[in-house]
Amino acid sequence: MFEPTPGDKFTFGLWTVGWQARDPFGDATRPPLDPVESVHRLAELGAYGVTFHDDDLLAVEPDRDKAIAAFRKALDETGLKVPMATTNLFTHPVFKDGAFTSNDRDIRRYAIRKVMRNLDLASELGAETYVFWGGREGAESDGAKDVRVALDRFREAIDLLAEYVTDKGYGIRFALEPKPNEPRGDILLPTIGHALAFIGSLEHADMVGLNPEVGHEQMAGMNFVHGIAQALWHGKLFHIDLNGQHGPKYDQDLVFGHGDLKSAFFLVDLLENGGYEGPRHFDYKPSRTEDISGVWASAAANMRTYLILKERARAFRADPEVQEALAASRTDQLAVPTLGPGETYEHLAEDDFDVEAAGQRAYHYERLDQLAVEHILGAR
Ligand code: GLT
Ligand code: MN
Ligand code: MN
Repeated sequence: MFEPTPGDKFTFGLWTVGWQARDPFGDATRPPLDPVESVHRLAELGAYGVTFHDDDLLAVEPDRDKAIAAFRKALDETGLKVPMATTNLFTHPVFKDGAFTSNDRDIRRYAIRKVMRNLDLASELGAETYVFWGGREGAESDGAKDVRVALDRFREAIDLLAEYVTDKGYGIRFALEPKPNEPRGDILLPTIGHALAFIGSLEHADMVGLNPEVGHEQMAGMNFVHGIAQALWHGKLFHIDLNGQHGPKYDQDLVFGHGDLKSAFFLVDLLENGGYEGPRHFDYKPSRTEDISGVWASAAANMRTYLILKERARAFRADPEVQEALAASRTDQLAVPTLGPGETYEHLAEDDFDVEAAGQRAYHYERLDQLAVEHILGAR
């Protein structure tokens, strides 16, 4: 039980297990990890696929062609898939003021070229989703950029790249990843809501959706489960980054479930029952305290925790007492349209509604919440 298989569609970024644990105050605590080793180890652990930034492939082999050949060979040997890829537009000093929204036009042109080059590879490897995390698209000072103009440039880049993908016939969709801050003081498209509104302004809006990350929304004090529900409601949950976070502080990138566990439970419940069919992608950082054995233990922990929560969510939904509590909370009534068939707003005027009595009716959510906690704790 709780043994992951490729059918669970668990995927990992090469940059997650490969993170050398360099932070703003300290040097790397782990040596570089060969992507070939990551592919083999993740396959052994039961993962479905890996994802990568263009630069991740060069971790131990600086020759791009040789690095790609070795990566392909490992994929062939293990059967691991590459459902998503992305571009590193944040590490090199050239991107210190942004990539698509740098004030320097030559840098913006270079950034778009860098994406196009990796889109070619992503397509060859069979990727269906291409992620855009604009970590350097932002500012530390409100005088540094006219945000309206920066959004014009951001839109120009995404529109142009969508045209590139369409012209080339790549079956790839884009997924924007919001984050409120870090590394920039303030990042453009800081939350799911901002990004959804931006997508509505794009020329190829249909091929652009979201890749929300648990910790990024929680850094902004947002409810991730609500954000994912709204993304699903708009048909825009193209991909997801699962990890853990303890509220608004620096981006912790903890193992999935190792932050807000109750939120993780309701998230799994929503993903499993809400029609999301994409990969369950982990974007976490194995703690700086761990050696390589701890890296693989933490990778396995992400998948095991997801599967345990999936089982807990199933038990919660199947529990007759939970079903009774849901009914007592009148959750089913929300699905009934507010106007009946053939009614108009004029019918509302006729209602003889006892507002005082309705104000006294309770919803019994405390009981429901306790049942959820007991299921999470394995007490039911
Ligand atoms: C970086 C970031 C992540 C993004 C990755 C995709 S890179 O590690 O912290 O949240 O998903 O570019
Ligand atoms: Mn992420
Ligand atoms: Mn993060």
